[in-house]
Amino acid sequence: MDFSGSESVPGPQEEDLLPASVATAVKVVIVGGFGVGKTTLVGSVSEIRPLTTEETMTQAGAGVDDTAGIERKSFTTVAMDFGRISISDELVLYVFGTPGQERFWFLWNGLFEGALGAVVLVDTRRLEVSFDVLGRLEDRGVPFVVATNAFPGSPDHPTEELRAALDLPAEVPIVRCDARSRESSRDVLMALMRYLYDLSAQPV
Ligand SMILES: Nc1nc2c(ncn2[C@@H]2O[C@H](COP(=O)(O)OP(=O)(O)OP(=O)(O)O)[C@@H](O)[C@H]2O)c(=O)[nH]1
Ligand SMILES: [Mg+2]
Repeated sequence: MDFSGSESVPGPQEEDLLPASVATAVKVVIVGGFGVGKTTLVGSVSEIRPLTTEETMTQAGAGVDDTAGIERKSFTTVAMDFGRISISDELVLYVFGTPGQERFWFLWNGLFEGALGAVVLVDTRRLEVSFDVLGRLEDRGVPFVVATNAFPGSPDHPTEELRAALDLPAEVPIVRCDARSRESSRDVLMALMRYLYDLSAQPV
C-alpha cells in the first residue's frame, strides 16, 4: 500500500513527554454550570496544548442554554477538556473539564472514573447554575473544593455567606480565582491537593 501521498502525523513534542522522575499521576475533574469558565481554566493551567471538544453554540440551544451574563459566549464544551500540569518533579495532575450543559451530563460517569477530587467552578452572578452540580457531586462522594471565578460585575460575597448560599459543609475550602490566569488556576488545583492531603491524613 502506498502512503506517500498521505499526511504525516507529527510525533509527540519534547515538552509533551513526562520526565522519568514522575512517580504519581492524579486525575482531577473540573465541574460547574454552563459557561462558568471550566474550559478557560483547563486551558490556562495546562502545560501541554489542551484537548478541547468545543462546538459552536447553535440555534438548537436557544431557549435551552441560558446565556444571561455570558452573552459573548459562542462555544460550548460537548464532551470534555483535557490538560496536564506538573506540580513537582514527581507529581503530575491530569485535569479533565466536564461539559456544563445538562444534556451532556451523562458523560460525568466516564470522566469521574479514577478521579481523586474535583473543583466546582462557580460564577457568583449565577449561583443557581451550581446547585444541581453540587448535589450530583455530593451524591458521588467525591471530595471537592469550590472556586469562584472573577467575571466583570461578579459580586464578591464574604466566604461564609457564599458557604451558606451554596449550603456547603464547613470543611469544604472556598477559594477565589481568575480562570484566565495560569497562576490563579494553579492555586485552585493546589488548594484541592492540600484538601485531599488533609483528608487522607485524618484519623479514621
Ligand atoms: N471576564 C472573565 N471572563 C471569563 C473568565 N473565565 C472565562 N471567561 C469567559 O467566559 C466564557 C465562558 O468560558 P468557558 O471557559 O467556555 O466556560 P465553560 O464553563 O467551559 O462553558 P461550558 O463548557 O459551555 O459549560 C468565555 O467567553 C470565556 O472567555 C474569567 O475569569 N473572567
Ligand atoms: Mg467548556
